[in-house]
Amino acid sequence: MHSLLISDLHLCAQRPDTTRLFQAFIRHTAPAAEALYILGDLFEYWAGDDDLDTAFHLEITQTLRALAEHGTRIFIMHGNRDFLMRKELAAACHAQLLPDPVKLDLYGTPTLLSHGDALCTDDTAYQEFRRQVRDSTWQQQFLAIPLPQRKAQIEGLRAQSSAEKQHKSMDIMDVNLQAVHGILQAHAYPRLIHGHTHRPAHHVHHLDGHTCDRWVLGDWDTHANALRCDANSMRWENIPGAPAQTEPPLTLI
Ligand code: LP5
Ligand code: MN
Repeated sequence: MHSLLISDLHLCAQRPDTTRLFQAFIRHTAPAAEALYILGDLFEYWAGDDDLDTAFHLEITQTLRALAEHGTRIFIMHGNRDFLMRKELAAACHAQLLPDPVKLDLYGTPTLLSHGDALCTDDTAYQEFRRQVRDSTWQQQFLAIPLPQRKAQIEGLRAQSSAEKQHKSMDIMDVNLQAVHGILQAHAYPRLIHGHTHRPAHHVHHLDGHTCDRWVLGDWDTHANALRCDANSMRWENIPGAPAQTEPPLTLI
């Protein structure tokens, strides 16, 4: 019995190599797992559930649905790029949407799952933007705009985001240690698994007399990456067609 965790696939029709890796992973690796947790940014961006019927989106949802029908439960969390995913998308994948963060018992270990962007508190420009777009009134108004116009606005935002990222330091775009410690304290010192920063790693935090593991998932733009978790171990899962996973750096904090 084991579960798999992935994040930051950034799937889009323009990146067929990543889509192929995803298909291979879902067809050959994921069926052995009892659950698959997708911790945000499954898609490069998600403009709304009324965009479900493109050939590319149908290919992805059908792939996930086949996995669910085979018997692997699928859980999807919102990322900063696909927080507009709603119940129609979840239904099409036979998946369940998860809140961020969510705490669960993973084979006897209390485990907190999160996308990770909310922990990047030094990135004040992003956090201000995040507050605006996570507001439910803003989302209702945005989703009321015709789909092509929404996509055009998102393209503008993507250009602005990548221009701004050129001038942000790597430190600013990483999680803030106080924010990590805060969330660990607020949830009674669980294990934490998140993505977003694209810096796969295993950190061990010593905090208030507790020891908390923090696993960071990588993105699929460069190296496809998945964590395998069972009652006894946590390790990187090899993905067919992708370079073998090397052990991530272990950092004691
Ligand atoms: O994802 P990544 O790593 O490239 O960058 C993120 C942050 N950028 C984003 C933007 C997304 O990548 C773009 C796609 C999102 C689609 C969402 C759909 C619905 C919203 C549509 C709104 C028009 O999340 C980046 C972080 C980086 O992670 C590291 O943490 O730095 O943040 C930015 O670059 C954001 C800028 O700093 C601030 C941008 C302000 C733009 C304001 C435009 C107005 C939008 C309307 C809001 C009310
Ligand atoms: Mn992200």
